[in-house]
Amino acid sequence: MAGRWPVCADGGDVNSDGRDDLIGFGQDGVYVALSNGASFDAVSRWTNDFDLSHGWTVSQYVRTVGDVNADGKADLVGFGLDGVYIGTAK
Ligand SMILES: [Ca+2]
Ligand SMILES: [Ca+2]
Repeated sequence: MAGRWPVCADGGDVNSDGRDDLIGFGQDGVYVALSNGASFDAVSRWTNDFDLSHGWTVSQYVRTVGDVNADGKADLVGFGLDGVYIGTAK
């Protein structure tokens, strides 16, 4: 993996296949490892939002995962200084 290892991680089903995937909030983006039922596929970076370059530091801002639009796919939720930011899974 080219980027630094995620600094906090969460679980959620980002592709609505019924299996929880691993989501890591790294210093340079959000990384996802899809579950295939037996193990996890290779980690890939899904977005560079919610990273350090956008001001998201672990010590100050909580980032988590939840399905905010009820489409069955886990979305990214970040609690920023001026509001709550959402990144919906495609
Ligand atoms: Ca999944
Ligand atoms: Ca969703």
